[in-house]
Amino acid sequence: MFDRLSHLQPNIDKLVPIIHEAHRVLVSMHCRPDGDAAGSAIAMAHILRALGKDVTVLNVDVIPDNFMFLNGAKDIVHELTDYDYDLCMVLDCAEPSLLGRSFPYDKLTCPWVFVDHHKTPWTDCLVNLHDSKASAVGEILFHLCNALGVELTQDIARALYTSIITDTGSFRYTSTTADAMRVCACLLATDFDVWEVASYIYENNPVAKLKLLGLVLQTLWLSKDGKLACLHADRQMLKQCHCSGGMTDGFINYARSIAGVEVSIFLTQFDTNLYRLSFRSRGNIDVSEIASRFGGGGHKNAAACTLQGSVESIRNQIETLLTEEFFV
Ligand SMILES: [Mn+2]
Repeated sequence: MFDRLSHLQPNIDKLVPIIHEAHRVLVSMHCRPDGDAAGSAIAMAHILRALGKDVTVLNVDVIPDNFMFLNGAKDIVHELTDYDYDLCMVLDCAEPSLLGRSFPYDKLTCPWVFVDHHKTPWTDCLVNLHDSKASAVGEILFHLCNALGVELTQDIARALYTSIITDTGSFRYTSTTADAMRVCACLLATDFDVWEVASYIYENNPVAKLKLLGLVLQTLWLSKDGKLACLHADRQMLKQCHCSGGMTDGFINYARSIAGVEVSIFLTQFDTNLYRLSFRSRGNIDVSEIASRFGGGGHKNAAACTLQGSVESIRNQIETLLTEEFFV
């Protein structure tokens, strides 16, 4: 029934006994968590607790408000008080550094396993249950849940569904495979309210976010050929609207939505001349390749990195690179 299960099976077979043997499990996911990171970590915690494990979910950053409806979201901690774990499960994370600068790397001595769907699997760990063709880590965890013999509850299903709808752009991106749909069909069999989940995620914006969007849209810049669009949020705008940098999530899609645009970038300022740069593309341009030139990474159609300079200089740098190597 599932096309990708045979690819996952060898590593599922390795991971299942490792999980069964562990008592205290730490679950973590990439910093600045999105729906896949938050949803898959919460689902993993429910799965492990169903097996009687003592579970802590750690993220160094706050969980965005729109995922706080998930049962278990409030139990996520932002720092640890002890470091005595049998296993650390890292989800939706291409490499350990993405867990964030304040992650207690040096204090944890337990073995690590990864569950991931980014392009290249991290291999310096016990097992990496990895499938770059999976729509979301949530899709992979569905199979792990079955292999562990854990019954799919509404709590698990809502968290996995959150992970899959957010990472597929609500089933719009090419990552929306038949398998992703089949997994979602199984999740829906638990009879949770899909509209309730979608409303919490997408129609639950604070007024401040809309005010910030108003300011951000005024920064729209387009390259002469119309293929590159750029938006940015500086610290002044965030302050004026009482918003944190995380509130700009999703704004980049307005730039990509313009007819003719192939790549959109969004710059969020977090220090003088220091920006977090997000990329989105449509079609064949692999923005993870661009981001990796600057020490970042991600997926073919969504990636990020950090860059120094002014908005203008960063924009020019990206435009030059795109024109010379990618827009051909
Ligand atoms: Mn993901």
